[in-house]
Amino acid sequence: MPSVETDSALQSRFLEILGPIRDAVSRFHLVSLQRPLEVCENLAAKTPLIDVAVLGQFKAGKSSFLNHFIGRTLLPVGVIPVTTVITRISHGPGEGAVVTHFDGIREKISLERLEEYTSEAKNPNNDKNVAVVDIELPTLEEYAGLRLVDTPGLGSVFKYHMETSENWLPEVGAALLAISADRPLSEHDLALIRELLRYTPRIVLLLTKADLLLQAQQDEVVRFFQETLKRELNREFPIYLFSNRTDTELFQHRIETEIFRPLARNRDAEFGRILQYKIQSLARNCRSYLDIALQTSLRADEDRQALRDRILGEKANITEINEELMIMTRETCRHTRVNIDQYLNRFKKPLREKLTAALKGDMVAWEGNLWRLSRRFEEWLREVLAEELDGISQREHRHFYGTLLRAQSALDRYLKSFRAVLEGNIERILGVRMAGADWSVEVEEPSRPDIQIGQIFQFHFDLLWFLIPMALFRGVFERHFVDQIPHQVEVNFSRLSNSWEERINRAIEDMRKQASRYIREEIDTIEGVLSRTEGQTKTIQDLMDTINRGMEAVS
Ligand SMILES: Nc1nc2c(ncn2[C@@H]2O[C@H](COP(=O)(O)OP(=O)(O)O)[C@@H](O)[C@H]2O)c(=O)[nH]1
Ligand SMILES: [Mg+2]
Repeated sequence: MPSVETDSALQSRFLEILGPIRDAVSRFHLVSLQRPLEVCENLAAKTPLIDVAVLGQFKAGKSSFLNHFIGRTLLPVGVIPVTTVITRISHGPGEGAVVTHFDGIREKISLERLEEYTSEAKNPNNDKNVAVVDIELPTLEEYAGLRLVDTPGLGSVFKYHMETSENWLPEVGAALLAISADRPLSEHDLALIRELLRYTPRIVLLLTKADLLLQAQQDEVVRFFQETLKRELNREFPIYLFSNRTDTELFQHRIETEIFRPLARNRDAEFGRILQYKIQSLARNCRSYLDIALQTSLRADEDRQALRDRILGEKANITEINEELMIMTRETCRHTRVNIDQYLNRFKKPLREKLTAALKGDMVAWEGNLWRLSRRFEEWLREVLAEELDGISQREHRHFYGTLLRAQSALDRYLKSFRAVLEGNIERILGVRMAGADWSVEVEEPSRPDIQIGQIFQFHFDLLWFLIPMALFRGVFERHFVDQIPHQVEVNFSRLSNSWEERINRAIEDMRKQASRYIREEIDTIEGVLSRTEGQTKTIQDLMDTINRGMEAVS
């Protein structure tokens, strides 16, 4: 049992080191450290719950895993990306949930209403502006002190409403990175692990959907993951298998006894360890900026503007950078529609034929006058078309992502080269190596559009239905209905590509803003360091000394 005294002694040492870091961040305007600093300060001031976050790509099985873990289906699961908001689950006396909106307004709701806020179907594009949903369950007593966090797709965690909550990732306590066992480890999983390593020592890989592999394959995949991680990151991570289809209890038992229970039982010590890790990582980053500050301060006689230009280069004009990014993405966006249309073309003829055959079969049974017949036809077409197009959308949407992926890799390359130039210059001119931040642009998978079938009959001949002898004309109208099909198929395919185009281009736009923000923050940080250093050698040295002493005290 850690005594209260040791806890508070540790806490005061944490606060002690955060003081000079706060000082450095505001004095030298270290924008990129602001958010991590804020998180550390919050965590050091009180000891809230340990956030155990389940992260990973869309459809990796994160929500399914958590549902199983809590023994209830509270989180939305689906073949399309469904979780749009961060949902946190913890132990509490009463069953219920609190929805926090971006404007700070909080709303208590019953668990039955959860879906209205957390599912993409009922809260598309997070139109309800939900920042976070907190669920309280009396059944989680064993894990009191932990808070399970279900996150939207990987991308959304990074860019998750940047404007408001900036970046949620620094808050991670322990991380379970879910990766579908039937997929190889992706560049983005690696990027996420690198990013996570800035904030927590507690990272576990969760290989989900183990049922998709045979026993022998499972072992092989685990070995492959271990080797890749060792090679790429020079570290080892615990790896656990999971499936909600086969051997679920077995998998779950291991995860519970080896991860969750030890975490919950040693909560206080774990909390301290995680916070210490966060603070050390923050301090290291802060020191490397102070290093730059010190070097520039020592060159007080050199013209600062010239130094700035040499380090940031002409690349550092944020207006120009934004223009470049804009041109890059605008070009890509223009091709989105063409791509989708081209791909969808192949489905049109088979669909026309299928609908025509189906209509001829179904129509025979329809009865009534022309008015009823027309309504019946509209209903039929709406239903059948919606189902067919929805199916195509669901099965094929990945093929629409060409431009999305192209934009992502272009922005990624742009960021990396910007960063490389900057780091190279700093090392060459000041002889300082920067603690590398790992930048990468994350793509948020667009949600699937709803299929809506517009007005089918645009003419008014059916108004005279009571004058038309059906026995005579039924054949004419049936032919007329059949003739509608090609046009309706055309119009609705076009509508479908249109809504996918909109979504994909919006996602590209989001990525562009993300890239722009990374660069702007870094330029601001470096500029802050460069412009505020004159005659500050003593102050900087003192700050570095204090931070160094603080780091020793908390290690
Ligand atoms: N075969 C298999 N499919 C799974 C498993 N877990 C989840 N899925 C499916 O994977 C899809 C995505 O699951 P979901 O939990 O929503 O993933 P999330 O986006 O990471 O939260 C759904 O269609 C699930 O039915 C599993 O253990 N085995
Ligand atoms: Mg989910």
